Amino acid sequence: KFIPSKKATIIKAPFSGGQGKGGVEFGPEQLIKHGLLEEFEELGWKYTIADPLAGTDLIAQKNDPTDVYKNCKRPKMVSECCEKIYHAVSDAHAKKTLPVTIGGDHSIGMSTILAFSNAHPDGGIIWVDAHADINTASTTDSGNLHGCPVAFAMGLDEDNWPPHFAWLKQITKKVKPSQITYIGLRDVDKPEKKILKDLGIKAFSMYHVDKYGIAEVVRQAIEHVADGGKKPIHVSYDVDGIDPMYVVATGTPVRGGLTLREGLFLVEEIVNTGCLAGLDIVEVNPSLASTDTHVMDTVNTGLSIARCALGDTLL
Ligand code: 4U7
Ligand code: MN
Ligand code: MN
Ligand code: MN
Repeated sequence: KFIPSKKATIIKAPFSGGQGKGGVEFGPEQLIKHGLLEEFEELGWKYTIADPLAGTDLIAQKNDPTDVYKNCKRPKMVSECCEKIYHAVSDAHAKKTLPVTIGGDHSIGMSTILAFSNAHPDGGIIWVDAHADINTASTTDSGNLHGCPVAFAMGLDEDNWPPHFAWLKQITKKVKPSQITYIGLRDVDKPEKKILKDLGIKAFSMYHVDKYGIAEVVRQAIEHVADGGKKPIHVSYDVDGIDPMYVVATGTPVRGGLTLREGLFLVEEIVNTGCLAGLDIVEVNPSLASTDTHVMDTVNTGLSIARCALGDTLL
């Protein structure tokens, strides 16, 4: 409905500056190596590839010890790269293609959901994650900006932002708290809980998944952010939303997550509304598994999310 033809823009975001571990920058190449592009072809999608970080010296920037601001790590790197990704995703929306952004760590979510909500001001965002990623520049304890993208996209606590984020401050239309909901939460920091409560942000934790079942949770999520499937939906999918038994190779695994089928079913249901208008697949880190089988479990989970999002259904 919102993507008139099966056309996508695949945006490579081999970015790791939002957290300390190495390896998450290999996410895009691993997914492509193991068949991401073939999935698009098999399912009848046309695509172009955008590589907004090409030419950026990511290694030098990640290792720059001067890139800190108060507790925030690598604000300059995160800001510069996120600005490039913001423009690439905005271009994909302008061309009426489905932006599929492949991370990289989740800090890039600030760009993808801002670009989405500017292209679709009435749209809704479903953030699938073990974490709420809504720490502000002041509340983040780890200083890792992959724990902060939702707060930045909402403009929370702007006065305390590192000065590097001037471009983001200038974007007047920020993501509204009513526009987003979560599925899969189970590791939310204390200040994040307060923010969710104060702003009245609807969130479905693993408790809700267990209590109501994934089908009812997805139904309510779509009801809340997209009027039951009448408005465009962006899915920002952190693979750590799924249980580490299926997804070992990720930076911040938390036990007790979605089963593989719950994690895929929710994408299938969103796609069935015809409203999917943006997708991120992030936090695949092939360096964080000790065996090839574990790497492939995680990579295949990412590929399955993509396949479901592209409408691979037997119905
Ligand atoms: B991810 C954390 F403290 N909340 O801020 C933080 F638990 O993109 C984790 O969801 C953030 O993987 C996880 O560092 C970020 C921590
Ligand atoms: Mn997470
Ligand atoms: Mn700009
Ligand atoms: Mn995340």
